Amino acid sequence: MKRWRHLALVVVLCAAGCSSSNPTEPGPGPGTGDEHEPNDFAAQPLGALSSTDIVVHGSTATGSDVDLFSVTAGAAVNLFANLAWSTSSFLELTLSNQNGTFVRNLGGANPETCTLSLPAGTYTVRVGTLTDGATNYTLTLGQR
Ligand SMILES: [Ca+2]
Repeated sequence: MKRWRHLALVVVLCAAGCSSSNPTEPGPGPGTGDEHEPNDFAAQPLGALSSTDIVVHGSTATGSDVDLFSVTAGAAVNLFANLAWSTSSFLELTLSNQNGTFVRNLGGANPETCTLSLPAGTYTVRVGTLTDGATNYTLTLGQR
């Protein structure tokens, strides 16, 4: 159900004038794949955490680009997050819970890695950049 609400929001945003070249494309769905714009306001759903890591290849296009992803933990979990990139840019990784409360905010090191003991729920992972330039990154999410 939640997924459809996200999709409805994306459709509404696109109808309101977002600049995606293919606004009706619903995205690649759960699992391993590519980051899919628009994801600056509505998180791209990556599905449920499992024993297989979710690996996303994405890019921060400019200093104002933000990439949001959501993952679901069906039970209490040790959530592992890793953000790696290959340039001298300064990327940041933020995790928040479904209430919008920051759980963790990382910045500086490359790769940025954390493992957090969290209750069941849906978590939003935000990838941002403090460098005004395109940077490719790899985001890995899993349970440990
Ligand atoms: Ca984005």
